[in-house]
Amino acid sequence: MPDKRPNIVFIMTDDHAAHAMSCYGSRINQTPNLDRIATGGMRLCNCFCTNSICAPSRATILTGQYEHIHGVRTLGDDLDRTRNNFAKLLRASGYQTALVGKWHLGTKPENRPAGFDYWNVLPGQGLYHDPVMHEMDPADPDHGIPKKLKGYVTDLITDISLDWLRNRDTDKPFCLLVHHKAPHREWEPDDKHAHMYDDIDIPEPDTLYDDYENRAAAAREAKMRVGVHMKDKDVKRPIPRDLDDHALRKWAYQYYIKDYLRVIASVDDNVGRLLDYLDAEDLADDTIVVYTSDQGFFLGDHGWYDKRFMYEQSLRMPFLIRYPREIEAGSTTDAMALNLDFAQTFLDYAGVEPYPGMQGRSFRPVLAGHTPDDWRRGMYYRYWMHLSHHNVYAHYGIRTERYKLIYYYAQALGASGAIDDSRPPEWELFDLERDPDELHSVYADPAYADVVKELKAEMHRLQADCGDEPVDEVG
Ligand SMILES: [Ca+2]
Repeated sequence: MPDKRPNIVFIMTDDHAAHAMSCYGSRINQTPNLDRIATGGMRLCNCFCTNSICAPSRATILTGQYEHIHGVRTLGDDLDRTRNNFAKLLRASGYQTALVGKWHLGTKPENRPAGFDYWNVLPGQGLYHDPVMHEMDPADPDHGIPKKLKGYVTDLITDISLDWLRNRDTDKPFCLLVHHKAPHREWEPDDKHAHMYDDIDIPEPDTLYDDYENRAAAAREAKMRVGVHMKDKDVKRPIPRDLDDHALRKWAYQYYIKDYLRVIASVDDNVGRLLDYLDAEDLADDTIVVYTSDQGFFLGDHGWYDKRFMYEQSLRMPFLIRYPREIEAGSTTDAMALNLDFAQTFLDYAGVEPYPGMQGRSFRPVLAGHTPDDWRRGMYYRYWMHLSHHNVYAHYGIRTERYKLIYYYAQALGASGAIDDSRPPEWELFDLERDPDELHSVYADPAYADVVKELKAEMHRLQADCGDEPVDEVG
């Protein structure tokens, strides 16, 4: 008897913020094919990552564990391939599994993809044009054979994914992970979209000229300002360094955001190709299709590009899911889902028990329109890299439905433990109902004293629950 469990097509891009998708109300672009997933299924309004950078979020998605458990806290950590992950469990239960595209969890033999019948991945970040990809050696599935390909990376990843689908064993359900490099910096469009937006100005975000007042020093000290901290290749032309901060942000924003959106336009086309294939093969009803990104991104918000901060645009992940047999078309939910939950959700659909140590929770009931009464009301976040990339401070915090409390603990990971004297620890509290743009911390406002107390208690509970601990809290 053929195994009739649902197929899974998991499409994940790199740094695609929800506010650059028309189904999320984008003011700056249209994504008709991504919108097809949203109109055919559910759009999650509050999906968040536990650490807003590539490798840690990817490891969390695969393992269903927090960063301090799976060990990939920073960009310098690789994933131990002997660790369990949802692909291994699906495969062991009878699924055919494949991974195509960005891996970014290590290139050494002990960090290669594991849990896949087939894998074909970019080494490290990979290239947009004519990339090298490492294809699993059928004679030695733990080993990849480097091959130089001709073409544009988003097209190629889709081509390889479609080839794998065409050649699969139709008696078994499949789980295909399509991991695009796009739209990661430095945003190199293909020829087809190179001149999109040439004759128009893209609307600027409301906070492009943020002055970083009324917040912790971390915001002011971060080196991720559009134009100001960019390299020439980010805007594909020499940056006029004689312009002041304000003028430079204005000048660079248009070049930056247009390339970002051009790269996304190719993603959208290619997602359309995959959806067309599922339609043509009559697979759409039996296939769970997910579109997400490993975290969000600042699209000029707060004057920034990049991510890392626990602020909304970076914390939020787009998450669309279509599965006509269980999920109502055109639905949305405000329930809070995390990258930590993806693994258990897929296992739930496949009828496979999660392994002990997974820390998420299946949101399959939420997707079916029945959010459990005891569903989470807050989430714990931690960014571990103190003053490395973009000079961002390490921090942890809690986000609830209304509030966000952040602690910049001013200590480097693995350092002596001494507090960085030039940067004392600082707290921020945002009332997201009154200040959705997070421009004014009310941490020191006596009117919020009780809120602070409650949030700290809840944060410590979540922190202990997932096996992490506070760092010398003061203030
Ligand atoms: Ca990323």
